[in-house]
Amino acid sequence: MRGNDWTILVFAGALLVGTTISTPGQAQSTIETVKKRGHVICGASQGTVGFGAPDSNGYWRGLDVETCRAIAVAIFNDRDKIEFVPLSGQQRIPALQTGEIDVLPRTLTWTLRRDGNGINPTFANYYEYTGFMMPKALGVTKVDEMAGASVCVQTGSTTEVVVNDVSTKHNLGLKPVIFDNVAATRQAFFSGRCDALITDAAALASVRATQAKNADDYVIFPATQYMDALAPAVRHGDDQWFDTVKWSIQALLAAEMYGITQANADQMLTSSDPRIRRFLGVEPGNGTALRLDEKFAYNIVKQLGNYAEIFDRNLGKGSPLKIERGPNRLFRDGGLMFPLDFQ
Ligand SMILES: N[C@@H](CCC(=O)N[C@@H](CS)C(=O)NCC(=O)O)C(=O)O
Repeated sequence: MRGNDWTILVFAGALLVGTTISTPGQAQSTIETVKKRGHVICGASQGTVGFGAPDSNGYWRGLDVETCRAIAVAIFNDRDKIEFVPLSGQQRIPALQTGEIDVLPRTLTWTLRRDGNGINPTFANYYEYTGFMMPKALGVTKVDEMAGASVCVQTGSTTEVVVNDVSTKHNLGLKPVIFDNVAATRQAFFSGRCDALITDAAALASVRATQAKNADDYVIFPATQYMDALAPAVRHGDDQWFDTVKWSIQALLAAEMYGITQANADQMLTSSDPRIRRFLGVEPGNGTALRLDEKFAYNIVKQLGNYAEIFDRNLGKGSPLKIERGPNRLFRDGGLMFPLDFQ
């Protein structure tokens, strides 16, 4: 059998398994399961500071982590009614489909095949290019100088596809060296097993800042000109849960647009702006529509702040990473983040 035939068989098998095992989870709605259990189970990274990693006290922090905490707040009004399950690139989607986790916010690129094969991406909580990181000593600063380079890559990620695409497009003969977990991938790169490491550029910036002996020894450059939408996902077949996750993410963006912060949320309750009053649940209706507390959006901002505050403390100017907002600014400010109407 040729390699391609095996690939088709494995894909077909995965599809079958995906269909069979996701069915029992639909007997009870996810929100009922979550309420009965008393906490949300969130698929997490295996450790990328800024997106998802436990701090020195074991408390989970990061943009993806706080996105998930927003869902816990929407349901329980408690950002800590949550459990984080670290997952490798390959484990994460099956974990969602089998019901091991309720939601997957883990630097997950929204692609057609993932979407079609059993997950529902909600809204992007981060836009980013895939990038390469290389030691400066190799003197390479752009893709078309990478001919023959070996690239450490984690399986189960879109980056596996990107390495091959880039290699084909620029005729580079790149040599992927594949690992099944993030620690092994990074360790291999830093020990010189590969010339380059590939993943989302912001994750590379995080790895360089937190794991390189000397960050200045490494250069990061885009692998493609195509931007990815990284979107927390839920499994197919549960619209109420899909809506809960979507509007929890939207609450962070809309709060930023309305100028509502963790510090001023209480003061904003007296705003005369009907939009702000609906958002905060002063005027009822939104909570009823989603079968959540009328104050769910207020609670999210009160416990976590808005998207700008979360971005700044995890990735931006209030963090060691100092990543620019760039495409992750609100649409109003020239970015791609588009808050929807809370009515
Ligand atoms: N956005 C890409 C890549 C995201 C990703 O999972 N990256 C791998 C490394 S290539 C990873 O493990 N990231 C971080 C982590 O587990 O902490 C995707 O959805 O496939």
